[in-house]
Amino acid sequence: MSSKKLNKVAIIMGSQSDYSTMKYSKKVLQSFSIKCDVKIVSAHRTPKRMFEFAKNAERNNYSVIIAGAGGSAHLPGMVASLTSIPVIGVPIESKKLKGMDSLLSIVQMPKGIPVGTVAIGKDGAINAGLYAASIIGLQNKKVKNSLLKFRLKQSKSVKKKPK
Ligand code: RP5
Repeated sequence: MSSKKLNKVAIIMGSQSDYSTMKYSKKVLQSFSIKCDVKIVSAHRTPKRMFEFAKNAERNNYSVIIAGAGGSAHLPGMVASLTSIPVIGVPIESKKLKGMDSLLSIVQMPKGIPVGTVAIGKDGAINAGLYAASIIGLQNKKVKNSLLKFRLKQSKSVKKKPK
């Protein structure tokens, strides 16, 4: 695949209810002018859709997949098993176990199929966007520079003394 094409991210999630968290990944990517497609793909409710998505991910020029899931969160691992594109898993904060179930399901992948796992909820979704940007930044100077600018601004915003 040519490096020019390696600029698109897929954001997938198990349910509409995940979007209130996953929209933050989209916001971050948009702030870096990175193209993304957002889809609902459930490992257990729409397994055929999941299979088709993952098998066609490379053909569709995705360079990173961000997958948000809650509860017994098998979506990121299942997708990672079907493609060699890097998968970042976002544990959604579930009602009953506050996302601990999601976190442990996503982070505890047995050896052989990795899923890069971020924090539970909004912070994780934001970091997933930033992580995807840094992967894309390896091939794309504009994105890399924007990321460096973002970090510089962030550092400058931290006051030396508390009020
Ligand atoms: C998972 O089940 C989804 O990722 C979601 O976090 C969770 C609950 O889904 P809904 O019952 O809200 O559709 O598949």
